[in-house]
Amino acid sequence: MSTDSEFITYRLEGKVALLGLNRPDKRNAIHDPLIDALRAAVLRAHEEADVAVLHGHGSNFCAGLDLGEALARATGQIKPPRKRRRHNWHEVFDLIARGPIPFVGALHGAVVGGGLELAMATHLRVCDESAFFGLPEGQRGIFVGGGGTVRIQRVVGTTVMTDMMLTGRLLNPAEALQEHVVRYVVPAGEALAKAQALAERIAQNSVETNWMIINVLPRVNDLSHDDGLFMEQLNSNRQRPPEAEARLRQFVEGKAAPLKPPSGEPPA
Ligand code: 1HE
Repeated sequence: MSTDSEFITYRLEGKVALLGLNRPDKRNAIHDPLIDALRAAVLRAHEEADVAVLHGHGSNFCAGLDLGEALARATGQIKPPRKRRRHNWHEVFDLIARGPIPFVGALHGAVVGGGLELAMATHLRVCDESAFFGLPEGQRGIFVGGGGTVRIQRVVGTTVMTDMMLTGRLLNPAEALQEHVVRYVVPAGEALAKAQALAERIAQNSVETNWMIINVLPRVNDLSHDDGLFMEQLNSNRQRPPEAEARLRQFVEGKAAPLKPPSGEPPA
């Protein structure tokens, strides 16, 4: 099933929802209407899908903040809201990062500024050979505002993020792999297909375990050693869902697919 809004395409293929940033003439730069459309698509995927893929239409994943809109805001042409509410980007990116289903990011071309912050809200990232990653906020006179200080810094570390921000250094796919920005690099044009294949694989897990992976791990990562072990214990003592029993029985009765040692090729 496929339904598109003006700035986001949405397609449901079996258990996998495909969400596409669709403002290619502006390199998928994020303005308010795009973020609103993204929020709606993410909430829809939460309801309908077990896994989602986030990708970009056109030659780039995302050029970050819409700098034209930012200028209009800075010059007062766009008035700030009368009431303060939670920062829109934080809210929507957190819906992705801490929602009920895993998101796989399919990245190509520019993945910069807020585009990198958005990509880092997904749980698993694939890029193709055309991708480059950067934080050019220093060159634009602004600062990260889409959760990057938390999410990017925790993945790449303070040293790498500081370098990217101070010097404007762009990472190529090999460097992005080294810094854990992505886990898979594929030839140009193949990121979406690879992300879809990974999403199909993830959709074979139990929904409950996927939820625990994406919700427990980042929270434990924020805790002390003791508190982390305590949370893990609380979680493993929860009553197991019926699907766990079925899957455990499958293994015990010799009906589960065996784990194969890695062939040297990345999976999926
Ligand atoms: C844009 C934007 C944008 C392109 N806001 N309009 N982000 C940046 O600093 C990145 C700015 N963009 C670029 O460096 C380049 O556009 C790209 C490397 C991404 C792509 O280059 P290219 O040659 O394919 O495209 P282009 O010719 O530069 O741009 C095509 C059009 O997209 C052009 O508009 P047009 O009307 O003249 O055709 C560009 O103006 C437009 N465009 N990027 C608005 N970002 C919450 S804090 C987050 C802070 C940040 O994200 S800072 C990083 C901002």
